[in-house]
Amino acid sequence: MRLITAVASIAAGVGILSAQNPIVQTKYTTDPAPMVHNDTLYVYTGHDEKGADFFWMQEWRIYSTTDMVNWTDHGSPLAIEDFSWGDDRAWAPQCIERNGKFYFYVPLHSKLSGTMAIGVAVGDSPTGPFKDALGKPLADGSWDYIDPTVFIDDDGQAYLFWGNPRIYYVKLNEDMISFDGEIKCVEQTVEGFGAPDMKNREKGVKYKDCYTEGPWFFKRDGKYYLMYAAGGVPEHIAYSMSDNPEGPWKYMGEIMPLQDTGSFTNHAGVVNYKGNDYFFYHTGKLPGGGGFGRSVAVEQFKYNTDGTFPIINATDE
Ligand code: FUB
Repeated sequence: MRLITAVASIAAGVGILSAQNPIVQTKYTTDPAPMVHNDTLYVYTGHDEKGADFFWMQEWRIYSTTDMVNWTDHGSPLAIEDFSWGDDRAWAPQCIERNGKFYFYVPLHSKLSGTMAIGVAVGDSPTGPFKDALGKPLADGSWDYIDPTVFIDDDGQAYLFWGNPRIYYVKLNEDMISFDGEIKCVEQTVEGFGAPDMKNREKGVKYKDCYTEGPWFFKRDGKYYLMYAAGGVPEHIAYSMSDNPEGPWKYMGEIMPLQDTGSFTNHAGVVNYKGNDYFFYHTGKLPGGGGFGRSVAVEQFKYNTDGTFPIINATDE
């Protein structure tokens, strides 16, 4: 992957960037969620503020590319103030298209519950403008409610997964903004996730892995994948697979092992674009960055022939 150097030109508020890891070198970006639409690859991100001492994040941002080298900065078409019921922590987003509308799922702090909540905004284009679709949270009332990941199965059934340190999921109706049934909790077992749910672990028993946060749910060649940040603090990326969207899951091991990237969190998303597979994640490698000043990076990779992931290491290329 070649990379970015600087802003080459700015037009109508849209910066054309060319880059290397980190892919955006003009801002701290986090929690990448790639989405392909009409031959363009979009990446939805969070935004760490310079000098922050926690994840006090205020807006989401969008970048796009058609060649994996030059990136266009679409600015911030969605921010905390777009949700009347939210007041802070614009955390890990994901956007998906259905029937010509774009649904932008986000976690944020809710004024209503005083905890984290999941919101959904809707727009007519991948870069917005976006508007709070409900005027209220889609799911509210738990510190566990962060990091939504959304997927539409071949039969049209949409699923939303989220959670830290529990994994919740719910079927979405075709409108993408209401639930088809109750919210369920995935049972975390050693077989399924490498360790039991953090809140249900026997004291003193050590596990190498455990689900922590940042799920990314998708399907490939008829198999379902749940990729996630694991291991508590610091985080690495691991995954589980299943023949069924609702499990049971089988723990498959690490994808991106723990590395000294300057960030104690990691958060990944994968996408196939123009015939190649890409793994997006974040590090703390941009100058002045760190655990609260993160930067989105990408690695091209190939699945193993049995559909499992290879080990993917962070690079600066
Ligand atoms: O960016 C804020 C939080 O840090 C995300 O919600 C987590 O996945 C972790 O990356």
